[in-house]
Amino acid sequence: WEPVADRDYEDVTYHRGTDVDAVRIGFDRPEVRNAFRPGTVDELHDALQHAKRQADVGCVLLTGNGPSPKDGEWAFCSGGDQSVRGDSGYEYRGDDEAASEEDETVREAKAGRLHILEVQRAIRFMPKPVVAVVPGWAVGGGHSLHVVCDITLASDEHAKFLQTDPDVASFDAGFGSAYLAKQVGQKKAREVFFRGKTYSAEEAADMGMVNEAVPHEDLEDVALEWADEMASKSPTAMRMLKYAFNMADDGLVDQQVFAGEATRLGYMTDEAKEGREAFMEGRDPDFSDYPWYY
Ligand code: 1HA
Repeated sequence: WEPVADRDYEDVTYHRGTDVDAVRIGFDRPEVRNAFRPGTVDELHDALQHAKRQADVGCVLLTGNGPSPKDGEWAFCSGGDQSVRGDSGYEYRGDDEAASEEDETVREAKAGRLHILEVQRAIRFMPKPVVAVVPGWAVGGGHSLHVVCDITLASDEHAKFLQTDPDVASFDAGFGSAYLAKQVGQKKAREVFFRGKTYSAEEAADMGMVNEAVPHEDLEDVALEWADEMASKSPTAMRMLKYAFNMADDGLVDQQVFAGEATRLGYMTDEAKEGREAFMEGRDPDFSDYPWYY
C-alpha cells in the first residue's frame, strides 16, 4: 500500500495498492473502537468519492485500523460517536472539523449530522465492489456499514457483530435493517436488532451476512486476493452486475443508475454515433445499417 497523495485526513487512512488495483480506507480511531464523528464521515465520504473517480481502481476495501493502543482490542467500526451525539444528530466538537470557514446557514444546517447515510448510498452506488474487512467489532452504525458493503470478510478470532441501535435509542430503519433482512432473512434480522446479542464471524457467516471467516493474521492478505480477483474482471460487466443485484431491492432509484450505464453502452455503438453525427451535420439519420435485433 502507499498513501494516496493530496488526501490529508485525521480520522481515516487512505491507501492505493501498489500491486493490486484497489484502495484501502481504514477508520483510524481505534481508541474508541473506530466510532465515527462528523469529521470522520466527511473524510470517509471524500475518500469514497475519490475512489469512485479512479479509472484504474476496481475494488474498495473498507476496514478499521487497530488494535487499540489502550487495550489491544480490534474494531471495524462502533457506529456513531456517542460522546458528540447532540439532540438532532452528531455534532462537530473539539478537534473535529469546526466548519468555521462556512457560511452561517451552512453551519446551521450541519449542526446535527446523520450523513453516514450519504456514505451508505456512496457504497451502494459505487460502480465497483466495496469489501468490508472486519478485524474486530462491527457495532451499531458500523454494523450497518458492513451490511451495505458488497462483500464482508471477517477475522475468525476478533470479529464481533452487534446491533446496539435500540440500546442507545437509535435506529437504522433504512439500509442497515432492510438489507440485513434480505441477507439473513426476516426472523434472524429481527433477532439481531431486537436482542442485541454478539455474534462471531463464524455465526455471521452461517447466517449469510459474512462471506468468509478468515484467520486474523491472514485477513488483509485474503482481502487483497479477493480485491485482485474482482479488480481483474471486466469493469463494465462488474458494474452492470452490481447494479443488477441492487435493482431487485432498490427499485426505480437503481433502475435509473442501471439505465445510465445502459445508455453509456448505447452511446458507444456506431448506431448512436450515427444519431449524433446526423444531428451535427444537419441531415436525417440513416439507421438502415442497424438491424432490429431480437
Ligand atoms: O444507528 C445509527 C444511525 C441510524 C440512522 C441514521 C444515522 C445513524 C448514525 C449512527 C447510528 C449508530 O451508530 S447508533 C449506535 C452507536 N454505537 C453504539 O451504541 C456502540 C457503543 N459501544 C459499545 O457498545 C461498546 O463500546 C463496544 C461493543 C463497541 C465495545 O465494547 P468493549 O470492547 O467492552 O469496549 P468499551 O470499553 O465499551 O469501549 C472502549 C472505548 O471506546 C471506551 O472509551 P474509554 O472508556 O476507553 O474512554 C468507549 O467509550 C469507546 N467507545 C466505544 N464505542 C463508542 C465509544 N465512544 C463513543 N462512541 C462509540 N460508539
